[in-house]
Amino acid sequence: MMDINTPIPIVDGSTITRKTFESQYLNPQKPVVLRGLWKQYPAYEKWTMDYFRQSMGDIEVSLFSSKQANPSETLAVAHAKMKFNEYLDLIERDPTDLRLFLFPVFKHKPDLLKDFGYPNITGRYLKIPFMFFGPKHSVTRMHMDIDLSNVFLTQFTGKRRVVLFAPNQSSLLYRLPFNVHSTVDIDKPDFETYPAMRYAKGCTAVLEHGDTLFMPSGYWHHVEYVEGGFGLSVRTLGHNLPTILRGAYNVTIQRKLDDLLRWAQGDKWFAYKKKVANRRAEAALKALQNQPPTAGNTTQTALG
Ligand SMILES: O=C(O)CCC(=O)C(=O)O
Repeated sequence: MMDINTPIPIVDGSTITRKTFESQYLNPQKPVVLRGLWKQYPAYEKWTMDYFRQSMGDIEVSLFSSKQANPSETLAVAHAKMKFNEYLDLIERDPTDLRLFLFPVFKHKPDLLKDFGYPNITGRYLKIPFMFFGPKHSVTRMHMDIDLSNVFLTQFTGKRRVVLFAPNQSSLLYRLPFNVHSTVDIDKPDFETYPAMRYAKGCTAVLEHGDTLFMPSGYWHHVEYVEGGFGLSVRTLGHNLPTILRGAYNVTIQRKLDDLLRWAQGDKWFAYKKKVANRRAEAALKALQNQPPTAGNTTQTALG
């Protein structure tokens, strides 16, 4: 049966050394919650909803609705616009599904960059931080990050539940080809349509103020805002050359090709991608079913 309840380990991020982080988590590409990693920076205390309301409440923000989003596309076109402070009020007060994704907050207020640094637990940072704001119950559907970088996701206000799956689970999650999305919903699993999903194995963490989740390259993530709030993500280069090259290919050629074929073929292109995803899932399922029971019960051997 699909298992997503394995807890992601939590360690003290305020004392972890670079050697430990790299040898135990980064190099073997294992997720971990680094609790308190950002205690060393002013942002840890300073960044609250009120702080953002007061310092940049006037700017206009473009919002995305998860309900209106087309599952065949990466989010590109905004569904609503409003003043930032109105949006912050809204996510604290009312149910809404409007989300602020990949928000380049530092373009609007470069001073915020003085509030934090890049933790010395590793190097090779891509210094392009993004912020994410969301209301209670909003969900970021399952995807992996297109550039295949390692991601460090830090939570400020509110709580975010993050479910992760390793890249070797892609076929069981019906990964769409030419893309980094999946159409499965792990919170309302439809095992009739997606039988291979039964065998997927993931892990979960609920991030609270001051937690930084390390998500290794290519990890699938499904994010739910258990409470309205916000977080910031920074990234480091993928862990080896093939991953870095694959990430570069994804953001350039593959994305353009996908856009072009969607434009040229419309629904037919999406139908084709779903067919390929199904075929790969069936093959993965067959491989699992043919595995002798004594060969261990992980899906990884059959799919790695
Ligand atoms: O918080 C979110 O909505 C999504 C975060 C995410 O997907 C990411 O950092 O890649």
